[in-house]
Amino acid sequence: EGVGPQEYTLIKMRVQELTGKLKALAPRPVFLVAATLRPETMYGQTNCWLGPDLTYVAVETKQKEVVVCTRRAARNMAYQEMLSVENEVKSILEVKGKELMGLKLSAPLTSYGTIYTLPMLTVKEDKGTGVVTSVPSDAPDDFAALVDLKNKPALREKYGITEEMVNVEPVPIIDVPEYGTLSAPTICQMMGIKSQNDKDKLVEAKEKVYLRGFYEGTLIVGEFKGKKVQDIKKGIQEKLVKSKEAMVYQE
Ligand code: A2H
Repeated sequence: EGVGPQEYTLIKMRVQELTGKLKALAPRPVFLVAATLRPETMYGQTNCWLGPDLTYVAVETKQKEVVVCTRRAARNMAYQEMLSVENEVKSILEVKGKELMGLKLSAPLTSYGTIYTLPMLTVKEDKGTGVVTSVPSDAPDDFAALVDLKNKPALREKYGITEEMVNVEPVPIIDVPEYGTLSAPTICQMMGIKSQNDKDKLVEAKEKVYLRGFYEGTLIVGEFKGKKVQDIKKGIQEKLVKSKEAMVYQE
């Protein structure tokens, strides 16, 4: 990673129905916020990843909405003047990732009206918000973790995940030369990646499709259909920020 700050797009995913501990947050709108480097892939979101053993906090933004992320991310947001109280984290509640599994969310641009929060064991506490949006068509990590949940009933049961919640398929959204319109499933197949535990292979797969997707990928859906990814990435971020479906965040 570089020396300068990394800029992420925070995708706001609205919790459709407040359950469990989250009930205490009503009547304010509550969002999980996912940090991504690839806002142009939001057309292909199928679910949202949380680390089951990570701790998340709920904090209030300047717009009086509630966002859920790691305490570390909330602190960064406070310093970036995104929260209702400046330079300070006033957490409304604290909750473990495993207590937030199977939530129904509404997310921008995706063709799925509802996506679910699901467990991913490799979500890092010290990157982004600890909330990751899943785009299995274009991210090998996302594809491998989704395949695991589909193939392993015991893994689903451990976190209270039903078959219905994982009954989603990668959506073709970007055409990448050599890898086609489902670049992540294709490279995982080519490299024999079968699970999120194939860590070394996943690093290699990610590097390969990430570079080609960015420099040579073409959108095949949405209002920027036919345009090159590198030409419209910023435009999609700006559009999502303007419609209040995303925020810009640095760390
Ligand atoms: B990306 P970098 Cl389609 N733990 O978004 C693990 N992974 C995390 C994370 C965390 N705490 N926070 C963010 N990420 C993921 C989309 C995507 C991403 C696609 C393709 C590649 C890709 C959909 N998932 O990233 O280390 C998020 O996944 C490959 C680089 O800061 C975020 O963007 O470079 C990316 O890692 C940020 O990783």
